[in-house]
Amino acid sequence: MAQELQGSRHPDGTRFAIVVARFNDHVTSGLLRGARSALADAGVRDEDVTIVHVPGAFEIPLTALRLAESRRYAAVICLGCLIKGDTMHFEYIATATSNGIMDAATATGVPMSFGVLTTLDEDQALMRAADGPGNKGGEAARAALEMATLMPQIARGNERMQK
Ligand code: DLZ
Repeated sequence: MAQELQGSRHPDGTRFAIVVARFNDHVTSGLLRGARSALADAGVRDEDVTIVHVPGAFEIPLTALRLAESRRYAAVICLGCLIKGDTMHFEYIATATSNGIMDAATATGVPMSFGVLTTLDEDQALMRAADGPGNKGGEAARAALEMATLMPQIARGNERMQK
């Protein structure tokens, strides 16, 4: 019989870190609210959440890497907002940020969720940061919860196979 694994979104006593970019704060503050609310809904205590503010999305990957290396957190939730402008800045920062977050997660084995909006205009961004079920910060937090509970299951499976 096949063995199926999936995360539960109901972690016990695990700590989470949120890295949130200050650039486009009127949007990222909504993402942060959504993420905190999703963690609270899952029973994560406020004192088990560390929120780190960084200048912009470009600063998220290094910060997330350092938090993961501390081994204090079951997952890192990354929040930011990139709005396309008239120059190539958007493309460079979006690529660096998404690759950097993925690299940090795979290098440390600590799950990181991608709550960085990459939108064509401000309206699209505001819509995705509004309170409610469509809030992308909440979505990123729920992904982090699921991965945080899935990783230990896989680790336990690996241990069993080695015995
Ligand atoms: C410079 C810049 C620009 C043009 N646009 C954004 C953006 O839309 N979203 C964002 O989070 N950050 C932006 N930044 C700032 C960079 O992420 C970074 O903070 C600076 O280049 C300093 O390293």
